[in-house]
Order: sequence, then structure tokens, then C-alpha cells
Amino acid sequence: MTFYLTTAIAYPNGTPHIGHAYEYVAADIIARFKRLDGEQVFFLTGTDEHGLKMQQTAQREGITSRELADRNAAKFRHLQDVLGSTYDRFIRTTDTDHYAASQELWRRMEAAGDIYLDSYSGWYSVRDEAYFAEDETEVRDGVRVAVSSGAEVTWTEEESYFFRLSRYAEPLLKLYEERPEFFGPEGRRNEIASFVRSGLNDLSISRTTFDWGVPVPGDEKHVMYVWVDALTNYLTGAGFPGEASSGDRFGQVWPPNAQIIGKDIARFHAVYWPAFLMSAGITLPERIHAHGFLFNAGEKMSKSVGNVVDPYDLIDAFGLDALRFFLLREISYGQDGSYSEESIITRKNTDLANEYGNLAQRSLSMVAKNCGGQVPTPGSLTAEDEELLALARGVLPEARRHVDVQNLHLYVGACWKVLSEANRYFSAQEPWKLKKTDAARMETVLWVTLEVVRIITLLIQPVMPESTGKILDQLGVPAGEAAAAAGARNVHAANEGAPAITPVHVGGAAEGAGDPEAGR
Ligand code: ME8
Repeated sequence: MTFYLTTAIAYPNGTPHIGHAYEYVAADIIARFKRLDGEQVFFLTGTDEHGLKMQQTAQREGITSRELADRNAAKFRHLQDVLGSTYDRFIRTTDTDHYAASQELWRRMEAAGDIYLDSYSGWYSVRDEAYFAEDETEVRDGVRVAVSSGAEVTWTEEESYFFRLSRYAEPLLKLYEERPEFFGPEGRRNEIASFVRSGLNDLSISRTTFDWGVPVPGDEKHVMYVWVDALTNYLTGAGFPGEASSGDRFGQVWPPNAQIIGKDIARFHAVYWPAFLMSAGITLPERIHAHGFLFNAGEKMSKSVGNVVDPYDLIDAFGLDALRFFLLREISYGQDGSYSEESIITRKNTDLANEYGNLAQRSLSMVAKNCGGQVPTPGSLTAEDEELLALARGVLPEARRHVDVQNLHLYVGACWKVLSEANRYFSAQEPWKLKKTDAARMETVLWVTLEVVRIITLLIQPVMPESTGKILDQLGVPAGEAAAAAGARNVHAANEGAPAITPVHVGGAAEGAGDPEAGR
């Protein structure tokens, strides 16, 4: 079975920002964690290229919608590459197979009796690409806007196909109740459930006033509402419409095991998406997780405020691994979060340089100087040794539990709890003193410390692929070694015949800060 993971597909009407980077990094960490844990992963991401917003932006720039999509999709893809994202397919909703999949989903919903022709009149927000009921809008400074986003809405009247969403209120409520893990975190699921409980109107799913979209099968003066085609990308990526029964690719990949989205698009994913799938008779995803929004020093990023942060600037300033680590360590994955240069620097200095880098450096350089550059052989273990090792070996099952419900901050937090214990242990054991009094015990203490460094380094490879690779090199452990190795094997066995150990630096540890002889 494949572990199928998706991100939202971004609108390429502008350039990517740090909010996009946040989503990509988190999804990539899940993909890497699962691969490390021995699973076959298919990781899908891409761009959402149709709709009025794209068409209007292109018109303003004097280029075609296709040119705009080509230019900006490349930027989103480039950002993912620079972030080290290990996606398997970058889907574009202008890809040929995506047209076929969207039309097939439409036909199935139609065959189920869930699509009918009528006329739509109401408020539409181009920025949100969403319809709003009168009471979801208000007038601000003489302009009618959507209350939830503040985006301008315009009165729209046209012939439209409708999806019988009203039929699905009960089945959806039953879904949230019977399978609460379907949508997380819990607070957002409760908001969605109360929205559904208040009643669902049928949904307008086609447009006739512009043509930048997937044609409706059998009635080509309509294009599909952009969210119908956008949500279908998850099916296209899995090979829909293959025949699930015949063991083809769709049968192996579907359904998604984790779908990562931001909180602003929860309603589309927790209401429309499962309703479309139920209508078409397709198995529902196992889990959808809505993360929070990232703010710049507490302020919402906006072009008019001029505080939209370019992720490339942050990578240049702090390094990729430190940025990936910061985003997941600092913010509860599900809540909104804030970042500032100061908070990134603080995390880098405390968690990376002090807790991790110095521990690795002090133990490795002691081994280099005092044990002939080979990982030493442990003698009999004390209660403290056993306790610390047990703590480190317990992280893998704990991390698995957290990653399965996207509590990524708790997974990283569990690793750092062990590192801070290991630092306490190292200082208390004072191996630099044992050197003169009890060399055998010193070797055991160094072995225990390196074993903990090895286990934690293996487990945080998904978060910081580059720096962990360097430390594993020092330890003579092959980078990418499976997470299972973080449970049982010992570093001595892994290090048989390995090259000499030399000290390493992580997260910009200050020169000399890790002098093993100095103690703490
Ligand atoms: O919503 N912090 O595209 P998009 C965190 N095309 N996440 C953020 C964010 C921020 N400041 N700003 C945006 C769309 N995001 C649709 C999706 S899926 C079938 C179609 C997240 O480019 C946002 O929540 O506006 C979404 O998950 C993703 O970035 C793309 O946003």
C-alpha cells in the first residue's frame, strides 16, 4: 500500500510566500518521515491554474492566462525544489490528464442525480473564488466584502449547474461523528460541523461568463467552478479514473492518507470535497489536516502593508535546515503562528547550537581525542545510562503517533526533550574528569551519549536533512537509514570499521563553545 500525501495546490496568480513554504516544509517532513519508516510514499503538490482570479490577473498584465500560469507555476515549483521538497508529482490543473479526471468526476456526480441546471444569483468573491450568502457579507467603506476574508464580492447572475450539496448535510455530520480523525484539528472540525448543522444550500458549480476552466462535459459554454476542478487534482494525481478493482495504480494509491491544507480552505475540503466523493461513489480520504496561518511578527502578511516575506530571503539569512526546523519547532501545527528574525535566531542558538550541536560536538571530539577516533565499547550500564537510552529509544513510537495526526511540533519536541536530558546527563557524568580516574567509565558515558545523538539524529533527518546527514557521516551511519534503526541497533555495531570521528558544527555553534574539556 502507498502512503498518499497531498498539499493544497496554490493559485499561481502571484509569487509564492512564506505561508506556502510553511505548508510545503511540513508536508515534506511527513513524506520523509514515512519513507524513513519504510513506507512507500506518493507525495503530490502543484498549482491551481483556472478561475476568474487567474484570468483577471492575466488580463491586467496583458498576457494570456496560460502564459501567467506557465510563468508562475515554475516559481512555485522552484520554491519547492529550493526547500528540498521531495514531492513525486507537481500537478498543474492545466495538465491533460486532469481535464479527463475532472470531466469523469462530473459525469459520475451527474449519473448519481446530483447535478441540475438552474440560474445563480448572489455574491461572488474573485479573490476567494467562493460564493457567499448575503449574511456572510458586509459593507466596509462603501464596498461589499466577504466577512471571513475581507475580499470584495460582486453580484453575479448567470445560468449555472448546481450540485445537490443539501443532500449531503446528514451524511457529512455522520462522517464527522463516526470518523472524527477524518478532519483535524478538533477545533476546526467542530466549526465545520456547526456550519453543516446550520443547513447546506446547493452549490453553483459552473460559470458561463468566462472560459478559463475545464469545459463541462456535454455543455461546453460552461466551465467548471474552479474549486470543482481544483479538488479533483487529488484524484488525477492518483491516476483516476483507473479501475480500483483491477489492481491498477489508482487502486494502489487511493485514498489519500494525509491531505495538508491551510485553515482558510477548510470548508472546501471538509464539506464540498467529501460530498463530491460520496456522490461519485469514491472512497473518502483517511485524514485531512488544516494548519494555521503564519504571521509576520504577529501581523497578517499583505501586499498593501508591505510585509510579505520572501522565503528565499529567510533561507539566505538563516539556512534551509534552520528555517525548516524553526517552522515546525516554534508553531503548534494546527494553530496560527508568528515568526520574526529574533525568534528564528533564538531557536537557532538555543535548540540547534546549544542543545544539539554542542552535544554532538563535545562527545564526538572527546571520542576523537581519547578513543582513537572510534566509537568506544561500553562497559556495564548504570541506571542513569539505561534510563537515558530508554528515553531515546521510546521516541520512535511516540514520533509515529504524533506524525500520524500531524502533531509535527510534538514529534520535534519529543526529540528535543531527549537532547536536553542528554545534555544534563553529559554534564553530570563529567566524562572529561573520568578520563584521568576511570577511562572505562568515560568510554561508557561517551558511548551512551553518542548512541542518543545517533538515535535523535536518525529521527530528525526528515526535519533537517542536510545537517543530520553530516552528523551521521561523523558517526559512520549511512544517511537515510531507516527509522527502525533508532530503536534497537547500537552505534558501535554501526560504526565497525568506520572512518575516524571528527567534531561537527550544527546550527552555527559558536567557535570553541563545545570545548569538551571545559564542561558546562
Ligand atoms: O487556497 N500561512 O491557494 P493559495 C499559512 N488554490 N498558510 C498559508 C498562508 C499563510 N499566511 N497563506 C496561504 C488556494 N496559505 C487554493 C487551494 S486546493 C484544492 C486549492 C496556504 O495559493 C493556504 O491555506 O491561496 C493553502 O493551503 C495554500 O497555502 C495555498 O493557498
